[in-house]
Amino acid sequence: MSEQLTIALSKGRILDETLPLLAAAGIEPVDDLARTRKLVFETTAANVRLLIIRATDVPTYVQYGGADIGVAGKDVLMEHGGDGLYEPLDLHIARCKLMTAGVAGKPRPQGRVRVATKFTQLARQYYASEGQQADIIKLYGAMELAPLLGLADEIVDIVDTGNTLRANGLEPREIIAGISSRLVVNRAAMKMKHERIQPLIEQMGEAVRQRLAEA
Ligand code: PRT
Ligand code: MG
Repeated sequence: MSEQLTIALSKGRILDETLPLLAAAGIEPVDDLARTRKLVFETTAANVRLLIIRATDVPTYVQYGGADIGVAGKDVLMEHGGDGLYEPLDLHIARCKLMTAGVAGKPRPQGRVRVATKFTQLARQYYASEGQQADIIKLYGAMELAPLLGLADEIVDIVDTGNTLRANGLEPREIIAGISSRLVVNRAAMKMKHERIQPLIEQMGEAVRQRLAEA
């Protein structure tokens, strides 16, 4: 059983919070990830390597088999659509909420609402489900600026503490979805590499349960 297993992660909170769960499954990076510019890392487990890529690229890599397994936020997975992916495990890490927000004290307009977001699919679905006409404007970052500069009436963005919203004169409004990061597996790999992947899911699942029990 020596086929290569490739796991896609993104830098930052997902990497930081996933490494202990992988370690519980016997997988640890050989290099110090903070001190290299490499994007592919060998691990202490035979034939298991880690890829470090953009968070929004993780579902795409796993969907097309560039990676067998990945960890991505439910926000990113919902926006991607989930084609070609199994989602066997909620890791309960990087928790946050997908929310609407707008300028504090300035209610949403009655008619069409302009919405700036990087989650264009999710925003479209949400306002449609509310029966609210919406023009969606795609941004790639600093969504909080859009309402202040008159680009949009509302934004759809990730909120954790709400500090970023408040620091920019915005107020959180509706919760669209509660978010945590999920383990995703390529559908073909789940069948072809089942004997390697199934124990990994079980060991990581056990580490998640332990972590929740201690919290
Ligand atoms: O940063 P980059 O553009 O490369 O990609 P990314 O922002 O998608 O990646 P990253 O690592 O920032 O987030 C990865 C995943 O972590 C997201 O897809 C979410 O599922 C999850 N997550 C959890 C968060 C947050 N918490 C979070 N707070 N993602 C982003 N944020 C942002 C939030 O948008 C806000 O601007 O952090 C800021 C601080 O939040 P407050 O409310 O605590 O102020
Ligand atoms: Mg970020």
